[in-house]
Amino acid sequence: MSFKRYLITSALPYANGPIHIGHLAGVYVPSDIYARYLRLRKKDVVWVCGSDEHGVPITLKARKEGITPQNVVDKYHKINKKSFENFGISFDIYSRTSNKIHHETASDIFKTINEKGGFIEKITAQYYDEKAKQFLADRYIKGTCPHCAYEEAYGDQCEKCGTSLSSLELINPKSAISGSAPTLRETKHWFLPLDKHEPFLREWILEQNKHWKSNVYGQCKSWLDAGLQPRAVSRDLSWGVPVPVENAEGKVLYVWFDAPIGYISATKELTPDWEKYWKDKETRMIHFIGKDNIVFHCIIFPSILNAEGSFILPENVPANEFLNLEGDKISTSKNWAVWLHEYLEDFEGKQDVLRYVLTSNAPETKDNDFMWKDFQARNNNELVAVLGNFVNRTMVLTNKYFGGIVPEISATTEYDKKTLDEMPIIRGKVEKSIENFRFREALKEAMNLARLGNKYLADSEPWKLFKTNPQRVKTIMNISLQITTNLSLIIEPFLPFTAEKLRNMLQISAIDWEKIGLDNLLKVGHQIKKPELLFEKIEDKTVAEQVAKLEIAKKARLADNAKVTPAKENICFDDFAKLDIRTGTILEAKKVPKTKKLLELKVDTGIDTRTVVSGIAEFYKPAEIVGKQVSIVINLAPKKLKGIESQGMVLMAETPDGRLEFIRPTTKINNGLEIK
Ligand code: B3M
Ligand code: ZN
Repeated sequence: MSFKRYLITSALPYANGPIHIGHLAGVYVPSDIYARYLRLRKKDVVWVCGSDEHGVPITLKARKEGITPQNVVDKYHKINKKSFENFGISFDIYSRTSNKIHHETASDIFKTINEKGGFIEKITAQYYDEKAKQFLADRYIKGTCPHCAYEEAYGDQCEKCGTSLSSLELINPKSAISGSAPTLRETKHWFLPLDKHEPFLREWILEQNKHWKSNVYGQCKSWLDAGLQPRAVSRDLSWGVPVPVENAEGKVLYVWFDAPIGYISATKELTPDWEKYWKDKETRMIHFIGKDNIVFHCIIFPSILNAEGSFILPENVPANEFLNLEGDKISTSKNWAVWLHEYLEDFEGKQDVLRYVLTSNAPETKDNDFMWKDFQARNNNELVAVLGNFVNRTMVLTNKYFGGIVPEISATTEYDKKTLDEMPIIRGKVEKSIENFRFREALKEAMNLARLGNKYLADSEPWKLFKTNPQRVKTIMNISLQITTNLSLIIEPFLPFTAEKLRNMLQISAIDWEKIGLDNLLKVGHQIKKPELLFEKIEDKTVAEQVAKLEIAKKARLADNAKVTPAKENICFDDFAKLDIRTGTILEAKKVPKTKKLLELKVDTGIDTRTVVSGIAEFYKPAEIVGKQVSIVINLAPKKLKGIESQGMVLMAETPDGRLEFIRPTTKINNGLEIK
């Protein structure tokens, strides 16, 4: 560790909904462990976060609830700030991007880049909702992803395949406000020419940042290999930081332009010394984020900083994968989540249990699942049976035999020495893992100290020796107490509430990290308290209730899905007659490479043989559909999907659970018959 100071940033959550376990596991618990660890090591560290209060997610929510965007962000900023505090997420500041200081900072950076000629101004066509009378930026527009055929992709990103999009790429675009098909209107915007920054990014990421996690490095590499394009950094919206130049009424900065600058504004708000954290090369800046934010933190924000010219770049971006819940993707809109405020109602005082489970099972290298059964098992078999049990036995026996006074150590055995020697080794392993952002491994190592203590007590059996050899028991208890004291320290980054409780029972104050491993942290003659239980067993009934709660959410969702969608507007017969639908037979089928959903079909339409790209690969294997008859629309204008021209559409019915079923003749008939 050869840096002078640390600047830690954690993704600014949108203030449009409450925080759930996915947020905690992916970003905030890992960064909290890291920050606490550095503070314990007496490093100069600043950790900033705050609410992301701009962007379409906020205005969409406001529209849905019939309140103003300001109302939305005020409400969720408060709730989320409180949730973080409740879980011991120890930011140095939790700011917000609607603050004046942030508006000023973002404007200044924009102006500096603008004055340096760092933007291109372009008039482009943008989607416009005639009914709502507004331009449709980013999430205001939805449509089919041109890369994976996901039908709910947004104008800025497809959440299914993670690709970053521009709204003009969407197939069948629809307004998220009125649902209607948008029109195109011309409008002026400022573009950041990412292509100009590409050589710098290539050198910086691909050459200098080979130490980044492979998921992060890999995503960046594929972005760079695909070639970067200029990217608009302004939007036609009324909510956001106004574009700070003349004649830019009705235009604000793109949320992904201003949000990362929120890290800078928060630091400014925190300390007048902010520049040393942002402008001195000896600062190690680390961005903690989820995988959907990689491109913004590794490509776009660094290009902004590079264009501005006076800021440092992140030394690492340890992005995590996603946490699923009981086998399904966590989803706010589907109410498939464990919300922090609800967890606290049901598991009062058990914040560390959740922190423990989320860290043990963190989605560091792949997506992982949160299962309530696993939550229970880790609590009962690890926190209660290993950590809690060791601490409790040590404290109970010390109270019982010696009135809670730390006894002296006399002759030590080889085994005693071996046990004590393990402590600094464990510390070294925990340090190495934390410094490499491997927090689940670090926690496992820290728990090995409790395992060591448990084994030591079980092997030494003081309860059998007390009558015959009380002197030996004194040594055993002294050593067990030293291990307990070390534990109170080593678990601090992971389980801060438990660490504090334990120190209180031991009647000691916080100790420096550097002391971990010492065998005389608790002095002979020191009085400890009577123990309280650190953890309690979680019963089957309790987790069953949580699972039942989720089942209710799922049932509600399925019931919702089962509702048939409302009828569309009437059309005249002539409109229908324009469709040319025929019977056909699938002659060949194969997967479209690098897609999950697409099959490339050759269909005999009776008239000709055509290529059709169809989004059915998740439900049908190529071999099982070859030879089958289908209904096919043959007069849709051809469309390119993944570089393949699709010359028709096979008709499918969508079931409530999202499966696609073929609509086809019930007996074998000729191809090319008209369906009418
Ligand atoms: N608010 C996106 C998100 O919550 C965004 C992060 C901003 S970090 C500067 O996924
Ligand atoms: Zn996609």
